[in-house]
Amino acid sequence: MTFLDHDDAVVSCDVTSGVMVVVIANPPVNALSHAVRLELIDSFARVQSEPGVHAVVILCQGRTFSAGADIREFTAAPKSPHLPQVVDAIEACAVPVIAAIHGTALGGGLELALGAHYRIAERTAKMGLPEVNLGLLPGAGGTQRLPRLIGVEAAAQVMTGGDPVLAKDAKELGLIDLIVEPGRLKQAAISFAQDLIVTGTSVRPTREMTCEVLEKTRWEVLKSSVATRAKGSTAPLACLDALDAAMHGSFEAGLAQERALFGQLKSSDQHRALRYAFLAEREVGKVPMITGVAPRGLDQIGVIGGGTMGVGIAASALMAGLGVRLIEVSEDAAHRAEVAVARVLDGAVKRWKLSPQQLDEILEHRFGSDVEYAGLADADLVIEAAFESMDVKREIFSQLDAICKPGAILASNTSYLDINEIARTTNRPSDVLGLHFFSPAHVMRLLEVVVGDTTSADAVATGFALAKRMKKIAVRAGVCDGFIGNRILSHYQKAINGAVLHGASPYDVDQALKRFGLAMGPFAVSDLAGLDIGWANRKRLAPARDPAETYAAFADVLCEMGRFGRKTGRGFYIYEEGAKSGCPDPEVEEIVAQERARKGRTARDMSAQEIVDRYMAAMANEAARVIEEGIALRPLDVDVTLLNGYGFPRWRGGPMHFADTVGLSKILNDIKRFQEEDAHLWQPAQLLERLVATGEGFESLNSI
Ligand code: T1G
Repeated sequence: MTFLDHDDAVVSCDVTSGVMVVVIANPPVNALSHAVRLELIDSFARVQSEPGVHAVVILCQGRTFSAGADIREFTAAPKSPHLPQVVDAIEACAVPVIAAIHGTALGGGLELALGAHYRIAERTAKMGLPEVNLGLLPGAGGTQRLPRLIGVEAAAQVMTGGDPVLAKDAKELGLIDLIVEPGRLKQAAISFAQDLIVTGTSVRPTREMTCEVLEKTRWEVLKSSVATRAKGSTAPLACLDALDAAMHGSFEAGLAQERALFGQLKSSDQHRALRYAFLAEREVGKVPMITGVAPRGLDQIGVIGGGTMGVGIAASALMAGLGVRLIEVSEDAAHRAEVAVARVLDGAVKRWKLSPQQLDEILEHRFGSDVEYAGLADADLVIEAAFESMDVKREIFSQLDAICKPGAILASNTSYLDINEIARTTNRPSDVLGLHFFSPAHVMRLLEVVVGDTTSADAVATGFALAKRMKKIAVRAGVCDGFIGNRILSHYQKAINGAVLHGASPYDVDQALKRFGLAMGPFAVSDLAGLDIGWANRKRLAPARDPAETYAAFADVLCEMGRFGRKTGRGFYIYEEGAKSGCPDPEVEEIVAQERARKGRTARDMSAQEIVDRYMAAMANEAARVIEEGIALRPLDVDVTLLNGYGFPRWRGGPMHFADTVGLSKILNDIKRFQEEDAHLWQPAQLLERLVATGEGFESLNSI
């Protein structure tokens, strides 16, 4: 018997041999929309009235159990029935309810399962409460039910870390009762239900379980570790407040505390920023040029160059299931690259991202290195990751053009060189594009897909398809020096160098920006990357430098002294043997003072706020130029780039979202304030002036 089967039903119910099977069908991820919540309440109301129903199974259709509340509903006023009511109705059911999990049960999806009395999952399933990634905390009873099932410390880890738990770990924690092989979930759930009926096993409401009270010292240790990891985001700390209520009060009081905390977070800037970032990362792949365009086949790829980038790219492609042939200049170099790739893959095995069997399969059948290009004749796509020199790239691309099959895509991993010039060295300019990975390429999610004047739509679509295979986020970029991210970086670096010339030390700048939310200050990042890289770039650009530019040369002075950063033990900071971070160096302060004197500058105190204002104004201003020139399609493309490639604090949403939050008129006023001391550096972008004049924000440009 099936009911609720009206045309656009998102929940169906079937009763067979005493078990009602409730199936949620709301593609693509069974989000718990208003319609789903309504029909779930109806289904469970029916259980009470339907004779012969002695147990209930909840399943989801499609690729995954519910991924939680419908994020797209968050901007509208919440509509009853609210998710906590649905979960309570499930838990209050008079007969046992079994949640049958496959794919990823996340957020409200897992909370729905926590309302059930029993939970079973496929071996490959994952489950978690990632609400902190949206600046929220679980708001449908998860903060009260989870610790009752798995203990406070484990619950804190799940809630504040935001990472999903594998089914085998969930079983060990007591979060689920049974693991089944993929493909047998529905049958297993029904027989689990029938066993409960036969054995007369009754309901098991989680709310009736007791929550442990953590010993004070362990609670303090837990709180300080969460606060350290939170780095300025508020939701993880709110999770602890809810857990505190779970330990020291009734279930109902705990629910009330959870609801209060959820309401506070839901109206916070951090939630707005994190929700925006989540949706922007899914919108960024919607590029008009490739809408409806089929990507070319991708099975075998070539990588030219076995340096850090080439190794990371090769490892990432291998983990994505592709075949890889890596080309180096000598047998020795090829062997070293093979060893390096194997080491990266070993790390993936240690982190459970790859099984030992998969590693063996890769090394035996899908990966090889060579010194001859001939082995690339059948490659579908080749990524050049060689030395950043146009002469070297021209030579490589003309060889690839001669060797690779028609239709093979030839990509460069260059960070800033002209893709159009590289394309012109081949007879297949429409097959040439940039695929700019970020180091380490097997870790960083960002991939700038750089589209040349002659790049074909299906070549671009293939670049996006490669990113998806590699679980990366592709952003379409136009051709200019530095594309999106590095172009904006080089501009804000000038702004903070200017701050140093005016009196801030490099250490003041790093400290102020770390407090703003960056994981590392820009001068520490330069030391990590190697000061010689920026130095080479500045020398490359020197001939074209505008004489009106106030050029801060203190980084060049350090390079001339051989101080290239961590790799030489000294850069802006001094790095003692084995030290995790560097120490400020009075000698650097002296070098900066000499540079100020050469530029006729008198140092003045500069507040942390002014440092942040300069950093953000420069970033927003150059980003506005990048958008008006079409290098980035939308402001959200800039935000996704800076969030996923440059460590911009995610809970601020990205520079464009942040600029909208503080107001573009503030940004423009700051630029005009700084213009008085350096008119060349601080010239307002026309787009910024136009938006301020019309009272609009960058957000107004995000729909294309
Ligand atoms: N609501 C609405 N749409 C969602 C969604 C959600 N929760 N999750 C994904 N989508 C859309 C997404 O926008 C995209 O749409 C499509 O599904 C495929 O997503 C009360 C308040 C599940 C691991 O944080 O982590 O519950 O672009 O490209 O890579 O306590 O989506 O195709 O139009 O990411 O296979 C908590 C968020 C919500 C989970 C699948 N839940 N989602 O990854 O596909 S808050 C989450 C994900 C909550 C309660 C609280 C991933 C995924 P489009 P995708 P994927």
